[in-house]
Amino acid sequence: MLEIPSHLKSLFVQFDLDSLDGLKFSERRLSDLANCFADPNAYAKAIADGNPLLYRVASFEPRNGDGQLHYGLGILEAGKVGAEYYLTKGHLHSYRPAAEVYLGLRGEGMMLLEEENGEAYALPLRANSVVYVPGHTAHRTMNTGSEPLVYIGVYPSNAGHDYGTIAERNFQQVVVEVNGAAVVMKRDVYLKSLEAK
Ligand code: S6P
Ligand code: ZN
Repeated sequence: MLEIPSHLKSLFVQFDLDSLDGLKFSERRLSDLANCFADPNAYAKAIADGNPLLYRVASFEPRNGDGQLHYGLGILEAGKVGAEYYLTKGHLHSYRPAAEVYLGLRGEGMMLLEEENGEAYALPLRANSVVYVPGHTAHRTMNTGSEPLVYIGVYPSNAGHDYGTIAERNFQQVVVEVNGAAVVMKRDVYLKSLEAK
């Protein structure tokens, strides 16, 4: 096998998706996502039941500066809070024009995208699929399957993460299980359906 010189080691990464123990992950548990899920009662119960790990991200920053790229390997566990599938916090990039490419490696999920002009839409993210997140667009990932959703996100090195702006208003849509299927609906419609219960 080709030996990689030590000064080039950051330019090549070999993943073994069945054994990721060597990677340095930052972890997000349910308590790190206060106010992200729509159903407050289901959220409180899931916290009381053990505050599960929702996802882990290993970030790779081989070079910094104009034109350079960073990327992250994300692993989002399968599960739900109430009817709502496990999700990532979601963010805009601090440098708003920065776009991002998501490459699905394993599992079955969706992405919610929300442009600054308010346009909101959902796209599937699964193995062998690519989602392009335009600049100026908030993005959140959901796992709608029964196995971990594994993906890589590639973004400009100067993108930065702005969690606060979208946290203030949350995403307009939710992805919930209805009769065994993943359904995208408006957050207020889902909240009304909870009140009716
Ligand atoms: C970074 C990229 C991903 C997310 C990851 C976790 O720009 O979009 O690597 O960081 O999906 O999501 P979040 O919203 O907690 O950063
Ligand atoms: Zn991003």
